[in-house]
Amino acid sequence: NQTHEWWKKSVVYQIYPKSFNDTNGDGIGDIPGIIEKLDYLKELGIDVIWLSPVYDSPQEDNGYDIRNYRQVDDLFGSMEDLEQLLDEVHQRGMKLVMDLVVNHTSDEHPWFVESSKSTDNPYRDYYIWKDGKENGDPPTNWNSVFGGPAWQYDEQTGQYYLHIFAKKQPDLNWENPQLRKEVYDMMKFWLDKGMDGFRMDVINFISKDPSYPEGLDGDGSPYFMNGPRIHEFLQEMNNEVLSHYDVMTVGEMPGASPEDARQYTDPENEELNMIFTFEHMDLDSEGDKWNLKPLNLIELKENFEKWQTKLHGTGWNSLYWNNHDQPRIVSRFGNDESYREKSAKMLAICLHMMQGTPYIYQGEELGMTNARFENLEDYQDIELLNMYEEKKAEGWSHEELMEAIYVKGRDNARTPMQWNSQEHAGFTSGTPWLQVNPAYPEINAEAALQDKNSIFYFYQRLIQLRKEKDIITDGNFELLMREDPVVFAYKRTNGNETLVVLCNFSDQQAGVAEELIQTIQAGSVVVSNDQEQKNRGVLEPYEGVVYSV
Ligand code: TEU
Repeated sequence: NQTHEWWKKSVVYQIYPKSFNDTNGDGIGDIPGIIEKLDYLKELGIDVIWLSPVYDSPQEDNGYDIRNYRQVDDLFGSMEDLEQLLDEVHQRGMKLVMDLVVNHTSDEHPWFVESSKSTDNPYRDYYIWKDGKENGDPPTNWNSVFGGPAWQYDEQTGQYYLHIFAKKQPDLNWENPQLRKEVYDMMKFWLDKGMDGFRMDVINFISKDPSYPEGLDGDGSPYFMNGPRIHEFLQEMNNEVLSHYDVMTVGEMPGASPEDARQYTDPENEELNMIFTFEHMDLDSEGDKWNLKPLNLIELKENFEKWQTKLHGTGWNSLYWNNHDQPRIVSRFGNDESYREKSAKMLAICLHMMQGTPYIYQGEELGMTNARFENLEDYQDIELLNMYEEKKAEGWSHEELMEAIYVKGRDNARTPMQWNSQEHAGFTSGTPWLQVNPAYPEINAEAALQDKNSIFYFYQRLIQLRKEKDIITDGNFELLMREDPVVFAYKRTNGNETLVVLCNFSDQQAGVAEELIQTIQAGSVVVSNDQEQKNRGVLEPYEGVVYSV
């Protein structure tokens, strides 16, 4: 079944439904809104859509807290709408991948409602319940990702339950074979409808160390990331479900190393097709993500080098700059002021010429930027709001906190999609659930489609190139100009074909290494964000160029 490996040649586009396109005026994007924009996505040239959760949910974490895995949330539409979406996606020759959130559910899921009723309820063991310590403290000192302890005390039954994320997101107990079977049945329910695969939320968190050790400074992650039975569980899932369908899978895996990734994605192991690494997203902070530090480009280059070379020939990479949890890349590693278009295109080249399956997050193809809202009240994200309270209590100033939010807050990615220059960027006729980025009169899809030099058409070209040139999918990777602090340069080689990729991450001119100049003089430009007739020994600010040599 995995012999086609069509996902190796695919480009994926992520839709965050709440912020994509609203058709009923409630200020929240919906499934009919996605259907309306399928021709836009087809024009971009993508192959696969990954849809963030649209399941029934109290929306504590925008749908990553599921109440009913087999129902569509009214906010987004109906099951008929979703089936129509699937149908229309397929009619256009694209595929649709669902989000699978099975490390935890909502506390409003009937399993958890039952589980909380008594210690001998048949569903008790679907979740992770433990007695407190002798002094009444939680079972371990683990902190939750969204702040506060990872254990919540339940008065009624006198035990604690584990929640690695919000209190309203209790962790499922994967040690329980009955629970696992329920998950597999639910996956089949969606695949039998014709869905083309899953993006699996924090899937490397599902196996916990059964001895529940204390964490260093409250960090329990060594005991729940890549845990003792993770490979067994994924192999079972593959064997029970995935291997019976022609689908793609990508596991979201914070804390997975390239060595872990090889195991997860080596086809011989029959687990997943690829994973999302977090390593390149963690380089501009230290400790937690809110402790900002400037990006050291050499670290970024060496990180990509590591992933590109270690997975080559064994596993498979996913390639991404953006998703619904990350700030906008043009504001992060590019320059969203004087060089917005230029640097957005450079970043696109840098990523899309590597080996792996590229993911484009909605609005990335327009060069959408981070938002800076004036008041904390303008923000919605649970992670950011909890962080504010927690760090305020630790003594951070309001100004420092707002700055951290401007740089790293997840709502940067979640402002509504900018379709045109009309009110609310054409996203809704009502009041958007999260404000539109005020940049929309300039940055929007309508304007991009009218400008043949737009970022949109640049992405379209890069996607086409991947279809035309097998070297992009198959070639090996070699880092060039390793010590250069501003130029990210690499070579792809496949048989006697070679591509040289040069990206200037600075707003100054930068020199190309002597030993490369001759080679590229003799080569031809495959794609570039600068004029083609120029001095090839010098890179202009934020220039990105690919030579075939
Ligand atoms: O994210 C997993 C995760 O580890 C995030 O907490 C991430 O580290 C953080 O958002 C970075 O700021 C997944 C989903 O992508 C995220 O939206 C959910 O909130 C989370 O799982 C819980 O389901």
